[in-house]
Amino acid sequence: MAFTGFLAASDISSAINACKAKDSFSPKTFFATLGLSKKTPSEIEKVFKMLDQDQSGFIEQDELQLFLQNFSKGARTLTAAEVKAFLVAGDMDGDGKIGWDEFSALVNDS
Ligand SMILES: [Ca+2]
Repeated sequence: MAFTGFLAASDISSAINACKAKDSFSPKTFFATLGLSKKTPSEIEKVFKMLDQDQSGFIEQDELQLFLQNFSKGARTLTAAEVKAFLVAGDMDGDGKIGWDEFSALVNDS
C-alpha cells in the first residue's frame, strides 16, 4: 500500500474501523486517528496527491466519496451527507472542492 512508509497499518485500520457505520465518518477524527497532523508537510502532501486521483490539484466530490478506499481497498464509500460534511469542514472558499491549502489546514486542525 502506498501509505505504508509513514502511516502505521494499525492506525489506518483503527481509523477505518471507527467509521464503519454509515454517516459516522468525521474527517478530523479520521486524520487524528491516523496521526496525520504529526507527519511532515511533504508526507501530508503525499496523502493529498493520492486522494486527488485525477491530479487536478483539488479533491472533488467524487474523490471525497472514494476517500476511505485510498486507505483500504475494501472500505465503504462515503455517503452524500458525509461528503457534504467533509466540504463544510474543509472547503473554506466554498468552491465545492478541497485544495492543498484547505487540506493541510484541516489536517493540522485535527
Ligand atoms: Ca481532483
